[in-house]
Amino acid sequence: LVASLEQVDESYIMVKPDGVQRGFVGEIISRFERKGFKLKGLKLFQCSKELAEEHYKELKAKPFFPKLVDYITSGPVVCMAWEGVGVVASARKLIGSTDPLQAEPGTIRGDLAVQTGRNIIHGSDSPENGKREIGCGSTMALACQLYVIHVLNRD
Ligand code: RTP
Ligand code: MG
Repeated sequence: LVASLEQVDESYIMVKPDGVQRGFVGEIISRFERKGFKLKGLKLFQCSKELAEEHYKELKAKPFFPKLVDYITSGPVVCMAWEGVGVVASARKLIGSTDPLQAEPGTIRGDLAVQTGRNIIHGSDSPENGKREIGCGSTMALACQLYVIHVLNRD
């Protein structure tokens, strides 16, 4: 009964350009696989300015927004759809705090980064945003065909 009440979530995980450039794609995938989550879609992708602005539109008013868009478009990103019970909240724990210097050792940002503006990885911040970022409403997921791959991988 408890198991049937458990919600299977989806998280949009994106290795940012510094994570790709520094060679952490395999390490990041391994951490999610070892935890026990299921990879449903994956694509190496050059994100356009327009898509980066759309993806982070909730942060449009922040002073760091132009820098953030430059950062995300500075090289290819690896877009992924991960599925599992509690994957959104768990992924945020695996990733660690936004500021890598505040992130606990053992987390991805805590182990591998030092700057907020170069923090290696994105993870959806709620199950609703996970669905929004991976689903057919997501321009990013459509543009990089992650949505198609994700849906084809449904079992
Ligand atoms: P993300 O969305 O990328 O997973 O990161 P997050 O939830 O931990 O943090 P969020 O507040 O959503 O911010 C998105 C990204 O913007 C950059 N940022 N720079 N003060 C700053 O310079 C600053 N604050 C945020 C980071 O790359 C952050 O991950
Ligand atoms: Mg965020």
